[in-house]
Amino acid sequence: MLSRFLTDETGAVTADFVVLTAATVGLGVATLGVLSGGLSTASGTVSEGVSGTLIRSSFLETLATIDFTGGALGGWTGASVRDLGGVIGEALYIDQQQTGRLVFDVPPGSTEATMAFSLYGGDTLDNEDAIISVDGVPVVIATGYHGRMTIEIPQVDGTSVEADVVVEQVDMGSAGRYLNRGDSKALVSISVREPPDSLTLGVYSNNSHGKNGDEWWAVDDVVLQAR
Ligand SMILES: [Ca+2]
Ligand SMILES: [Ca+2]
Ligand SMILES: [Ca+2]
Repeated sequence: MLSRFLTDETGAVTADFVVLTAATVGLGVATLGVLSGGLSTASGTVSEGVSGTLIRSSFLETLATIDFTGGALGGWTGASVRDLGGVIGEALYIDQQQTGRLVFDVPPGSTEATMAFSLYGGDTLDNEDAIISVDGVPVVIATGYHGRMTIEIPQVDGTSVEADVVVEQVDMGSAGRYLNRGDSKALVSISVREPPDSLTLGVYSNNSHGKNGDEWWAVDDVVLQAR
């Protein structure tokens, strides 16, 4: 019984991810797979929750889309919009030791909130991370290394996370000192079950050569949804 619920949950999340990313231009080969987070809710609650979710499974409501066009931050603080050139264009540029943050309201009664976005690692990052958190808890750790990206997903109860690296070692943006070095891109989707009324998405960069240096992290094409 429990395993069937787990399967159902996983299937629903995967389907959501496909929908979220279907509109994204296919740029390359997925090289890193999928993990889903723990489900710690008491079994009685899970049963009720799953029933409700299945009935309403097609109705993820889009709360906001943010693509930073025209320099608009879309509510983000702690980082700045920058035109990164190439195919990336305007995106949220997170300089060294900065944390970009987005606080958003979740409609009352929602059973799930989803945050999806593109994460770019630029130029010659050398084993430095972008740490993505929800309400201060790290849920994705991306590590860049000279145009490649690897993803670690800490297992956090009540969350499901998918992160696929779709492009590596392609020059997608010309920010930084080395204009033609390889960049990498990952599609990240984070779901939170039984979310609170407000969530904070954070992206921290610990790269060591910011301010027009030779490495950078950026976020673009943010989609917030709930049901
Ligand atoms: Ca953009
Ligand atoms: Ca580049
Ligand atoms: Ca560095």
